[in-house]
Amino acid sequence: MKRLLFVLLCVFGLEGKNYEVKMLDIDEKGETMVFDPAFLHIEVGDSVTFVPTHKSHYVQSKVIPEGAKHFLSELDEEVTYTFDTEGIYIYVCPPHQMMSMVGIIQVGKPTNLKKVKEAIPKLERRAMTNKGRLSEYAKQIKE
Ligand SMILES: [Cu+2]
Repeated sequence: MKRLLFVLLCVFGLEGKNYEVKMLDIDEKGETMVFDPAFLHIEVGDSVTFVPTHKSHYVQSKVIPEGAKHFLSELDEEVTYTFDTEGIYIYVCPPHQMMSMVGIIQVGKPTNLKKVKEAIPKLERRAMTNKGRLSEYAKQIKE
């Protein structure tokens, strides 16, 4: 009986929501080398699954909140990360970082907003195409 209760709690109560981010060569709006959605606001305990809808993409975290763990996935592999530390995460697709294949995940409150604001111009400077994308995404951060 105890075990059943535990299972039910896991299924209905304790698990966070799961969100999906597609890794795309081109999206419906014609944006190239892009995550969809590129900005997500989730809660602590929620998870994000990166889906290799198109080939030759993966994800690597660049800016994370203090106490969080960096992530790095395998090429063309679907991967799910659970976010247990509040704050803002900026990640890139390493082979397409110069084409601004970047994304932001806000988990709860933006605890590391100052660091993020400092990092954005530095990350943006390396972009050859789709310049300014990261700044656009960052406008969706909620304080
Ligand atoms: Cu890519």
